[in-house]
Amino acid sequence: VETEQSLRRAIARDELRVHYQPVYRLGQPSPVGVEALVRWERPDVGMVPPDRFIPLAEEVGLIIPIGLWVLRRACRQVARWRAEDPRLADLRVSVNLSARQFGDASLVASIATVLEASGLPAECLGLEITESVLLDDIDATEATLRALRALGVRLSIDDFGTGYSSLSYLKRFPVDEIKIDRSFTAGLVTDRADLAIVQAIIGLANAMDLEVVAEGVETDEQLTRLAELGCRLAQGYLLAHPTPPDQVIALLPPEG
Ligand code: G
Ligand code: G
Ligand code: MN
Ligand code: NA
Repeated sequence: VETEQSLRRAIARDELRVHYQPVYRLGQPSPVGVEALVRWERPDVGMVPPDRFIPLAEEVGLIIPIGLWVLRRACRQVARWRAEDPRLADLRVSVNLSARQFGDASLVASIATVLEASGLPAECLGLEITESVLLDDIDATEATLRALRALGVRLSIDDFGTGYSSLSYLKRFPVDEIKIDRSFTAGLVTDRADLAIVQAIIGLANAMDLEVVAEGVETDEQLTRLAELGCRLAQGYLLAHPTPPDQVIALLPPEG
């Protein structure tokens, strides 16, 4: 089982990995972005998914060093892809932030340092936060979001619609993007309620000039429906799985 001790050892032994799931603009063959997703490669056990250790890391505070490591890794990797492959010249990266990271007083300074060290332009980094993080302490949240925005990074609301959604924070907070939770995408073609929710989120995002990404796209029917509804960005197993960095180039269309 995963314990604080085993997680500390994993960090010391360099067993964490970052995989990248491409995000596509519908109709374009090369991804416009990638989402960084941490994994733990345990010897003898194999890949441990983040659900099995991120909550523990949050609880014991290890999410701060782990999150910083993921951020540094991801920025460095994406800066390299942008420089080395013409198909990825405009690539962006999104990194997930948990509540504890978001509340960390050194977050903004750390991100500024990582951006500078990696050479990645700030507008190419997106931070994904969930709705529950936003509701924690509204004034502190707003101050942090504005400081991050001042750096030039992009802000996304992840798993939109599944938390304690309050539409008022779309108005109050400087958000750039909404990610439609994959549970809604899953029912898009078969469930009238899911269709209505997805339609409403896309309509809201487009009317407010926010970008909107559909997550968890697994079928052609879902993708077609999303395009008809005016969604322009998508990620999911239909398009590409989370992928180790050395296999990302193989997902791209032929060069030229
Ligand atoms: O990668 P997977 O597909 O299994 O992700 C499961 C959950 O773990 C998702 O909610 C995702 O946001 C979260 N997660 C993945 N990578 C990171 C990370 O680097 N930091 C944080 N805080 N959460 C992550
Ligand atoms: O909470 P967050 O959106 O960050 O979670 C991303 C998670 O979703 C990762 O665990 C990733 O592996 C998973 N994921 C990505 N695409 C799909 C998909 O098409 N179907 C399913 N079921 N999960 C997906
Ligand atoms: Mn995410
Ligand atoms: Na999500």
